[in-house]
Parts: sequence; structure tokens; C-alpha cells
Amino acid sequence: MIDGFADLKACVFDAYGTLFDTTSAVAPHVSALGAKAEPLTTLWRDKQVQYTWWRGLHGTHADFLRVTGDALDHALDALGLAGEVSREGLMDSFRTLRAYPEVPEVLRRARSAGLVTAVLSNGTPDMLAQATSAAEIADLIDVVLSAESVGVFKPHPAVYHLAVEKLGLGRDEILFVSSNAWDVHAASDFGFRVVWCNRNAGRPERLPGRADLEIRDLSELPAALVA
Ligand code: LAC
Repeated sequence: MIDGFADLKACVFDAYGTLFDTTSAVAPHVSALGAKAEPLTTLWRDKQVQYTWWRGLHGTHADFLRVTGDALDHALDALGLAGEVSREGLMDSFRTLRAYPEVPEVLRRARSAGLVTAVLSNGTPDMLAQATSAAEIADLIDVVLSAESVGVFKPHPAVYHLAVEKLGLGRDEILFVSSNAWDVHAASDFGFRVVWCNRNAGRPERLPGRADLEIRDLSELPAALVA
């Protein structure tokens, strides 16, 4: 077991990119998008994350559904796709993303290891309810926490504090799991134990905090949770 993992009480997952495959939003529309499917996937996600940061720094919060739609509109415009593909179809797909295949088993194994399972995400409560239900994992998650409760997005510390407050645990009793490197660094700097699910073989950011453990996909997580 990793140093410090014996005291863990909860396993808290980021949602988008970690439990849910954001590339699956564009997948049903590939025939309409052709070669622009991949650039759309990347630009949409990049702008979505950038817009959350902009809103946080500028102090002008809007919920994650609005930010996701704004990011999509920018990406469709930038790629010359406005009017060429169904915006509403793409937004519907984002609301019902597929979970990565290993997710249900990993949630079950985290529970068997005695941990509370939770999600801590920028997504709105409605988006998270819809996504967990569509992916049939809602019953495997004990607590769903949305940044909407604090009106600011990650990596603001108020969002990580929400988990401490709602779970009633110390920072070092929480294991936070994210695929997003910037989220990993922030959660670690906040005081959580952190696993980086580094699906795309990214290099570490030059930011405060560090992953306690780096894995390639979530199927490697259960082994780290048992002695
Ligand atoms: C989330 C984004 C950051 O679920 O992936 O909060």
C-alpha cells in the first residue's frame, strides 16, 4: 500500500475525463464531422476548462452547463462547423457520456476496501445525476458533490473544501483521483492524498502539489487501496 493510504476513509473522483470519457460526446456525430471530429473534441474540452478558469479569476460564475455550451459554440465556430452539425445533439451526448469500462468494478472495489465513494466535479448537480444514471453507476457512488454549491470552479480551494465539509473527514483521509493534471496538483496542494489517472501519458505540470501515485487507467487503483 502507498504511504499514507492506510488512513483513507473516502475515495473521491473527478468526473469528466476521469470517470466519464469526454471524447464520447463527439463519437455519435463522427459521420457528420469527418476529419473535424478530433479537433472538435480537443478544442471543446480545452475551451471548457479555460472558460472555468476565466470565470473563476474574473469573478463571473456561470454554471458548467452554460460554460460547456459556450465552449462548444466557440469550437464549432472556430472549426467552421456552426450549422453543419447538431449543437443540441452534441450537448445531449455530453450530458450522457459513457463511463470508462473499468469504472463500475473500481467503485465496487473501493467500497469493499471500506471507503466511501464520492464524486467532486465542476458539473452541475443535474449534469452529474444524468451522467451517473446514463452510465448506470449512480448506485455505486455514495456522495455526489458539485462545485455549483460553492459557485466557483476547481482549482479554487473552496471546491476541495466542500469534500472535507460534506464528508466530515480530514484532508489526509481523502483520496482524490483525477485524470486532469491541474486538478491533481491543486488537490494535492490542498492536502488530499492524490492519484493521477494519467490516461494520455502527460508530463507533470510545474505547479505546487504532486501525485502520490500515478496510474494509466483506473483498473490499477484497487491494488493500491488494499494492504
Ligand atoms: C470535473 C472536470 C474538471 O469533473 O473534469 O470537475
